[in-house]
Amino acid sequence: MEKIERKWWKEASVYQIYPRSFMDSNGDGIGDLRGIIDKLDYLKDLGVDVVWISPFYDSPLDDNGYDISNYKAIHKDLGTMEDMEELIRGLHKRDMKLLIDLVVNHTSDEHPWFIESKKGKDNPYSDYYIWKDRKNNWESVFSGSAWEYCKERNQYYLHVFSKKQADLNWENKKVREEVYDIMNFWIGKGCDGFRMDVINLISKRFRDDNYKGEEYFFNGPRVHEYLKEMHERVLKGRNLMTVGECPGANIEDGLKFSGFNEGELNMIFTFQHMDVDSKNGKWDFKDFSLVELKKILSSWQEGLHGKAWNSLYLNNHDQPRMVSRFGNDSKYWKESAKMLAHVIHTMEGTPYIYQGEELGMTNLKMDIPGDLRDVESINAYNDLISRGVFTKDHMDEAIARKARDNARTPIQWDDSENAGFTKGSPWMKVNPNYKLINAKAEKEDGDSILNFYKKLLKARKEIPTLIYGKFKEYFKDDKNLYVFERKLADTKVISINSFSSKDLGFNIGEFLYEIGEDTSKYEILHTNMKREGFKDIYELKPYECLSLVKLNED
Ligand code: TEU
Ligand code: CA
Repeated sequence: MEKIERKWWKEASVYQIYPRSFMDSNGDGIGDLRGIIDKLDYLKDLGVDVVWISPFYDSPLDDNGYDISNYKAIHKDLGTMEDMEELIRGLHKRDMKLLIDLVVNHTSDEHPWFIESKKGKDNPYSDYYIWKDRKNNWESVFSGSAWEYCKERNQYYLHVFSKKQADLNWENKKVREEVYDIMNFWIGKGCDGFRMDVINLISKRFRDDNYKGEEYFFNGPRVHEYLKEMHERVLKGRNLMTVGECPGANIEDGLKFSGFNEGELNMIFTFQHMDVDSKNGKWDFKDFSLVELKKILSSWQEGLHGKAWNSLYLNNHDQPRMVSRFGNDSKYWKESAKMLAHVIHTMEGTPYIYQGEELGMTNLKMDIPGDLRDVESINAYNDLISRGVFTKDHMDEAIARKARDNARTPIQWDDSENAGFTKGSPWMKVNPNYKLINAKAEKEDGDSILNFYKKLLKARKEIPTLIYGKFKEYFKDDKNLYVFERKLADTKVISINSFSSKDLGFNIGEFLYEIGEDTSKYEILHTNMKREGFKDIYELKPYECLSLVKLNED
């Protein structure tokens, strides 16, 4: 039997909070730390073990806080350091842990290091950033050149994201020491781990000549050396949790970053499955194919098993809402939201729930460009239309489908004004569907998406097969069905998921027989329909999901 190394972060479920949109406690229209404190019992009741909070630090908010001007201070909109300490105590008291966002590929251009660095070539901070005499044709993820001219130095600085997010120079040892110092500061405050923003971008492959290519930002030559050093200096022996955000990482990279014996990170976020509805870049959208999505998800399951650890997600603050994207947010809203959750929570890896996902929150029908708040969408909209890359009609649809703002609308707590998020006027539009989709209504409805998530999380606590079982897929080429099993010793879970809006012929008893299983040993674990037994199922309903479990006989 294969050896299993139990770890708390493998058995945990994570909930991501985007603080400005979570809960406003003081009526200024902006979510804050006291708002999170007020909802800790909600999170505990949901059954999550770890709370990851997106940046809450001091920031000019060019990228909603992913542009940090002081790593050791709380943004005044969100509260104070005392609030943060109370929040950490509140989590720990409830046996939950805190994951903080470590954004150290870049800082804000208003960070004191950058303000000093800008002044000239001979000051202690001059090499904290990436300065060049000539720019090349690298493009920013947020449109336009990745280089910005600075008159004082007569040089250009690199910014892979907005021009207010200057890339740090990790080749400078002093920069790395600063990062370790920030990490130690927060470990001292009681934080239990780090979600590391674009951590595979910290080492770049420079060239002076003109060439395009994100591959020169990603997975650079020294990235593993830096992460091993960070592990050695800060993480080792501390039993913290780490997850690295790694756009552009494939399975091979995943094994390097998160391999059990590599001494780098516990797990990474890959983006391969988030690209299934793009052609040439995010705004060049297409409909996704289930076969392609399955192929990516399954290959990560197979490729990492026993060697590294997966993170499991279909949503975060940068992605449109999964039910609108991969499910059906009208007629089969409830069924498809549950089915997508079921896919994720019956796989191997650590599941991440993004705030509001557990309610089945949907994309926002935006007035474009008026409702846009996000620097990425605003820049892309202006840039791509004015350069004639896409028509206005195309961009209207691209934004509606893909904009990050879709994920950032305030959480829908109840059916009162502004969905109970704020007593003031919300910083961002509330999705008008809050009268139907909200936490209060779902709490009271035993059949709600919220209550389904609770069951999914609870089962992961009770059935080790769901955590450690080996993944095996069936019907790989089926365009509508995603079927897989998880096997641990002689226990098994079989997960059956329909992505179709039509009835699908599927004889479950016969399927079990064909794969050599004794139907009498199985019972239903999860269902999003009203199923009493499974032996007489010959047809799956639209977006039906069902898992069957066989436990040890004794
Ligand atoms: O995201 C990095 C990243 O590459 C993407 O998720 C990106 O935002 C998206 O693909 C654009 O379409 C991280 C953060 O999660 C994001 O919110 C920040 O804007 C970005 O880094 C810069 O810090
Ligand atoms: Ca507030």
